[in-house]
Amino acid sequence: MVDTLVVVPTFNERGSLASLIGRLRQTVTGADVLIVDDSSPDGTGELADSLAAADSAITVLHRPKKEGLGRAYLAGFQHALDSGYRFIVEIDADGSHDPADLSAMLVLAQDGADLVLGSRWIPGGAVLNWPWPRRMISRAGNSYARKVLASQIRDLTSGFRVFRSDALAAVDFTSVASQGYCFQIELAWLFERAGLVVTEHPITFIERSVGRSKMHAGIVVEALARVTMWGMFSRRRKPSRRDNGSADG
Ligand SMILES: Nc1nc2c(ncn2[C@@H]2O[C@H](COP(=O)(O)OP(=O)(O)O)[C@@H](O)[C@H]2O)c(=O)[nH]1
Ligand SMILES: [Mg+2]
Repeated sequence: MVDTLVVVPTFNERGSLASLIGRLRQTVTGADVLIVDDSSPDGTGELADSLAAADSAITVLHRPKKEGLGRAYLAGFQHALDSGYRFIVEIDADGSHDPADLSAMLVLAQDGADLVLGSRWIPGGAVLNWPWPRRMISRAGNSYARKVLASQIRDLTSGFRVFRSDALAAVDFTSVASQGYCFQIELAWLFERAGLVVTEHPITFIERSVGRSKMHAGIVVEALARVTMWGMFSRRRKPSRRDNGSADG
């Protein structure tokens, strides 16, 4: 019985998807794959269908319109839980995350971590080929969120993750409202506050060489606004919340 589902969100990833799926299927042989495509105008959905037709481990979830990374992942998680998978993986379609890192990350989840984060900002982690403004946004954004949310996690925005399904089902993940990449912060912080075990594993993130990033100013503004609001709200309501030491950041 296959117990792992790798969820791959796509929007206009026609140039990258086949190569990522090929690497994934070679390195993580015992996992199924769910591609969640938001009706990409470049034909990524059709390409995903042809990959699925050739490989019974691959399924495609077509969504009618682009609603952001968060919404795509929530739909993928629901599918994974409904289908009974024990582990759920998040990975980008553009090749920035190396599927070869997954075996170590899955072992950490099998050994009891509720959430394993592929982390760029811990010793051993790295980012290659990012221009300095992008590096600065990630570093400053992570430091700000960490401080404001009193989080122990070093890479709150990482999009390379393994979840234990029972932990995901135990937190109310459907309450996660962020649409863009802030979704990653909100979900990790939800795990941390619930006292679940969050472990960071060092990864090297390599910026895409094909296609374009979907990052835009609105995504940064959403994250800044939400993190600031959560920080103010949680500080007023639960002043000693951070003393449970749930994450090993
Ligand atoms: N389904 C879906 N996938 C998305 C959306 N926005 C981004 N993605 C996917 O999320 C992953 C990360 O996006 P990317 O643009 O590479 O972000 P970056 O690495 O932070 O620059 C890629 O696989 C994208 O195709 C969206 O609105 N819907
Ligand atoms: Mg990318």
